[in-house]
Amino acid sequence: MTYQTLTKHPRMGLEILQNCNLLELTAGQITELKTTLWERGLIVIRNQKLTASELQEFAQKTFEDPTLENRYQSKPIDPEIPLDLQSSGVAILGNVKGLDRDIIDKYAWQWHHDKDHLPKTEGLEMNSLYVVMLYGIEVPETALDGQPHSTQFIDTIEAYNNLSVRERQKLENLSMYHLFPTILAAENEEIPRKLHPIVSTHKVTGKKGLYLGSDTSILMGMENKLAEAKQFWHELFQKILEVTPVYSHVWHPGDIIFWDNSQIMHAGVPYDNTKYRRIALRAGVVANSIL
Ligand SMILES: O=C(O)CCC(=O)C(=O)O
Ligand SMILES: [Fe+2]
Repeated sequence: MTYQTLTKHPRMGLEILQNCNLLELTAGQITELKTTLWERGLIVIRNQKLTASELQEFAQKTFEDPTLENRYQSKPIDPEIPLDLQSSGVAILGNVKGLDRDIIDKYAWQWHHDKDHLPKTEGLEMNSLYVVMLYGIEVPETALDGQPHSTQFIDTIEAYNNLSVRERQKLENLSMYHLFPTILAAENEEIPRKLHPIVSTHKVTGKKGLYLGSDTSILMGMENKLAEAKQFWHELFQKILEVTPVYSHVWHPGDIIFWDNSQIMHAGVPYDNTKYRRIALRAGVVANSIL
């Protein structure tokens, strides 16, 4: 897929709360953080130093998600993984010794909205305010292509606005079934599907954007034609990439990025894991508290 990347984007990637300590924010600063996140889709706070349990507590307190802790099963403690990187509700991304992340990395390197296992959760729509906080602790020097190590993001509200009126009208009445990545499912596990309109309305700002899931999402009507459904998805996504610049977040140790999956899609970028070490912590929450 060819596309234009920007390291500065008019909407995503704004650095906020310079020189703050995330654990000592005032109520006003927390409101500023959330308001900016809903308006921009993706914000950055730099130079942080947190343990996994501090990140978990911050995420839970800020977004008031009581289910966070249950979302990941706590794994047996691996002696190779330092204790301060471990907490329930926080995943470790990267190539830390003792961690088997291969499958997840392969999924993460494709374009997607994160929802973890959300389609399983009753009452939650695909455009629920699912916020992911990704905290870079050790950052590889380069990606496989020699560029700086980054994660790529696309703004689906901008994408919707950049389509022609005719293209928007065509999408207006279409819906897709979403399922959590089959690659993450246990053998013989039944994967539930959740139907959601492609043109999706943001729960806070009311703006229209596109909700595409990932390339395993199935256009309604193509349930028995999965190859066609995949082709439909890729053609639509290619069109979006042609009209919408991608924001490339170049990582520095200490960066925490927050993105709102109801308006932003992303893709990780592979790096040489025999040459560089990557450690990032990740917490995903459904925001019950908007301000
Ligand atoms: O590896 C990355 O930079 C992106 C990971 C990802 O997709 C996620 O944390 O949800
Ligand atoms: Fe992801």
